[in-house]
Amino acid sequence: MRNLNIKPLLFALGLFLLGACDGRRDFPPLTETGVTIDQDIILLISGETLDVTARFVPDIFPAREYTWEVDDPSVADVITNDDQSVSLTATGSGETLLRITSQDSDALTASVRLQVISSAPIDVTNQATLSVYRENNGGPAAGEGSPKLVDGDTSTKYLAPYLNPFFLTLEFETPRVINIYRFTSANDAASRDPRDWQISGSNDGENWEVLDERTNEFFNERFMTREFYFDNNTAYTYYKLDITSNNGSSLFQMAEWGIFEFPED
Ligand SMILES: [Ca+2]
Repeated sequence: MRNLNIKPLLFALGLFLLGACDGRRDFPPLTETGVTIDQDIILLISGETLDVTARFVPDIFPAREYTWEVDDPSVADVITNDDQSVSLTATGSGETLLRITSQDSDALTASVRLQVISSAPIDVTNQATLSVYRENNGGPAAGEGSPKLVDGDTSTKYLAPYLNPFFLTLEFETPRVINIYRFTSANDAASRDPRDWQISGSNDGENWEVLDERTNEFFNERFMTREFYFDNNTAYTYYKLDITSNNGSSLFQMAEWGIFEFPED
């Protein structure tokens, strides 16, 4: 090996690279062949604004021009931006579709449901009674007992041993149509946060309809409130939260769980 003459090898490599350069072609400019919107439903309160960005396939800065529109123009104003995103301003109330379409190909289109409500959602948490499958080891009256989950104070928390199944239920005296819930992470130990969960509704406490399902959700800060909107037109007496996975701890904790109705239009 010590006497190996590498000069012929280098010469051959040089010839190969020259050949590769000769074979270079100029590719036509890349244009999108697909467009998607990575959201199921957008919720806005009348008067709010939001920028929505589509995702293009391949994932490039869009070469085509696009038009954004809403089916019901009384619900929101749309302005298409130079980068082909859209600036939405919610004006009325109701549900419609927001759509993006390429100006040179109707086949390149995507849409998302847009719900606009006339004013802020109404917190009805304190009209319901909470029950939990796993109580704090010190009982409900303990410093971190379950009532702390719905006391309206983000500085207090419910803490309990975590193992499956793990669920909590809010029961109303009369059925309510719930569309929004909020979770607030507690003061420490992100490993105790909820990560995967389901929200279900029932009118007899036995037969449940799954209304919303989330996986791999994270709370990046302590005392962080996150809001989740789900599609529901049915009034239920019971709303159940199943924590199907927490963030790895043998304990579960959360500072607040709030549930909300849409305002009457
Ligand atoms: Ca609390």
